Amino acid sequence: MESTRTSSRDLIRLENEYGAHNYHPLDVVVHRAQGVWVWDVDGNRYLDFLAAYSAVNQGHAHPRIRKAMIEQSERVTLTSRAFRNDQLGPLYEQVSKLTGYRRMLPMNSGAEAVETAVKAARKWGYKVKGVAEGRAEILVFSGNFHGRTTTIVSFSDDAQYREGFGPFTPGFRILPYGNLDAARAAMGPDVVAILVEPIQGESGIVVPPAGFLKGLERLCREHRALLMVDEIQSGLGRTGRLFAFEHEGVRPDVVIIGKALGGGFYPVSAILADDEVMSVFHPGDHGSTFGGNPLAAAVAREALAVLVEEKLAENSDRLGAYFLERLRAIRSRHIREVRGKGLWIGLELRPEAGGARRFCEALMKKGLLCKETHVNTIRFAPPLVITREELDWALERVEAVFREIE
Ligand code: IF1
Repeated sequence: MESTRTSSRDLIRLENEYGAHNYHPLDVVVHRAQGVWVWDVDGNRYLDFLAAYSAVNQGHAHPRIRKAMIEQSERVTLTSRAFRNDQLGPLYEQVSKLTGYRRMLPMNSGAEAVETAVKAARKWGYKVKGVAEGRAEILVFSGNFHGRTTTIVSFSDDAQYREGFGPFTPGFRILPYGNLDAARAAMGPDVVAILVEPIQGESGIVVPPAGFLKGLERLCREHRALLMVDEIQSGLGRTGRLFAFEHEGVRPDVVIIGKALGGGFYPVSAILADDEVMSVFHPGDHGSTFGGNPLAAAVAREALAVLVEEKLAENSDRLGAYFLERLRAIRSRHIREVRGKGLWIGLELRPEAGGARRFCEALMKKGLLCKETHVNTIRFAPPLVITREELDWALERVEAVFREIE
């Protein structure tokens, strides 16, 4: 099959010719990947420093997850939820024991899980809190990224995500991220939930002031609202803990997970909650053809087992601290700030640096795949299976790029 492998130029042309132009990827055409490494169609090797936005925390093609996927695919892949399957119950139990949440509701993409949380909060608001029909309000934050459905872009404050896609879903209020006073002022009887990223990814690995999440939790308790944390990108080991909210010692009412839950093999997402919230869902209220299918469940079971047994959160914690320190030691007039938690680090350039894109392209030429976010931030987020030696290999290249781009 490989004997007439098409050149990357031709493959890029095909994408440009026949695909929707809703992305602007780096021009590396990946052909295969293993662990932290990917190879392009021309045989060049790169270290993956994006990890599919944390969807491959366990590394590419993890042998254990691949085995689980292949074995499950040889038995049964899809039943629909009209019938039961023998993988879903064990997944529920495993997730509950791992996280301490009583129940799980599985979906596929992250956006669907966020939609699920929004529906849960609204229904909880009407049925449990007693909010008048149609009045439920959910508080969100400036710079948020929770997905791209029409409802979710309704509460984005990024013009590009919204422009041309209205009319929008009402019932959301955007507050300044990190500002507890603004959140306190916005609380009221119709507020059913606060939806928040513990660290904002798309916004540029923005770490809020210490105590922010804790303060939001307190406000939610005082005003009887749900604290809903989007851990789709920040969760499952990325920041050095299973969940990023653990850094603040809070216990959210709803936890939204996705990405690495599928181990890089399969889209799997979910919300986690206890009975008070989850019991608002009755048969027929919500669901998805693929949510909780046996292939997804088998993959997620193994993806979580790998995360725990290989101590990937611990590795992220340890190597992340080391990496942050080494990055902060780089002397360059272009660097404005280096910030992050665990192996999730944003390097923000000064506005005069000419944008992060050219740095990402220079890094790519040296064998390091990174992606800019917004204009001026380079994000570093390798698979959590990375070793110290591999990280040093990457650091040499980052240092070289900042030496060369003076
Ligand atoms: C793309 C961004 C990252 C997320 C959080 C929900 C979702 C995401 C915190 C939705 C998705 C993605 C989507 C991906 C790029 C990526 C991204 F730049 F767009 F914002 F990672 F920073 N909550 N994040 O980060 O999950 O429905 O995509 O499964 O290409 O849009 P999804």
